[in-house]
Amino acid sequence: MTLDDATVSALAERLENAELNRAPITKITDEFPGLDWDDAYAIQGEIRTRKVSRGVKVAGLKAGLTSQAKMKQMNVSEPVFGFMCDYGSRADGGEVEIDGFIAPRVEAEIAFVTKADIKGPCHIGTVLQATDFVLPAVEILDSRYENFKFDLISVVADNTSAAGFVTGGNSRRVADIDLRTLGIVLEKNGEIVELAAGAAVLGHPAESIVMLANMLARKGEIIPAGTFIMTGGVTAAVGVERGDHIAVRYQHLGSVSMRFV
Ligand code: OOG
Ligand code: MG
Repeated sequence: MTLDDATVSALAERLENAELNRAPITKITDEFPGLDWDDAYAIQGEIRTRKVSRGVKVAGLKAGLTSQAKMKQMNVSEPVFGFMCDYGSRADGGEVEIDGFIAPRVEAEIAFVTKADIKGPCHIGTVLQATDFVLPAVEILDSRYENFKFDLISVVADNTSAAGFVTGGNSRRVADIDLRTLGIVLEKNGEIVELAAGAAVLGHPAESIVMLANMLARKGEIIPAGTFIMTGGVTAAVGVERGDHIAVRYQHLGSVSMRFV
C-alpha cells in the first residue's frame, strides 16, 4: 500500500464522480505510477463505502478478465474483482438508456447464486456445493477512463468497469448441466458476433469464484450465502450504440436480451 487515507478518498471521489457525471478521466496510474493492488482495492472499497452510505445496495460481486478472450482484448493477464450496485440492474427484454453510460460494452457471463457461506482458501468442490443455482447474465461495462485506456491497477480502482447487468433466462442447478461445454452465442442486431463455451472462464466458471473467495480470505472476508456472483465475460466485450439490439443465447439456460435506446 503506497497511498494515505486522504489520497484513497480523493481518488475514490474522482472516479465515482466520473461515473455519476459520465465524464471520463485519465487513468489514475498516470498521476500515481507506483500504485499497487492494495491501493487499487482500497480505492474500490472506498467507492463502495461512499455508495452504501448514500443508501445504494450492493447487488452482487463480480470477477473479470477471467477468460482468454477478455485478457487478450484488454492485454492483461490476471483476474480482477468488483461489485455490482442495485441501480445497475436492467430488465431482460427491456430498453437500456445509452445516455446513462459513457461508452458501454456488453459481454456474456454465467452467474452463480450461493446458498452457503464460502470461505477461502477453498476449491471448486466447495463452490459447487455452496451454489444454489446458476443463471445467464449479460454485463454492461463502462470504463470511467478516457478511451478505456487502462491497466489492471486502474481498472480495479474503477470497480472493474462495472456499470450494469441483465439477468434472465432459466436458472438451473449446477449438478444438472456441464458448465464447461455449455454453449453461448452473442448476437448484435441479429448477427452472431461472439461465441464461446463456459470453459472459456478459467476452465470452469466456478474457478472464478474460488479465486474470488481466496482473494477475500486474504482480507479476512467471506462470500456470504445468498450472494449473486458474475464469473466474468466468456467472450470479448462488444461495443454498443443507440438502437443496437443484443441477444445472448445460452445452451440449457435460455436467453437474455436488451435494446439500447
Ligand atoms: C474490465 C472488466 C472485465 C470481465 O468480465 O472480464 C470484466 C473491462 O473490460 O473494462 O468485467
Ligand atoms: Mg464482466
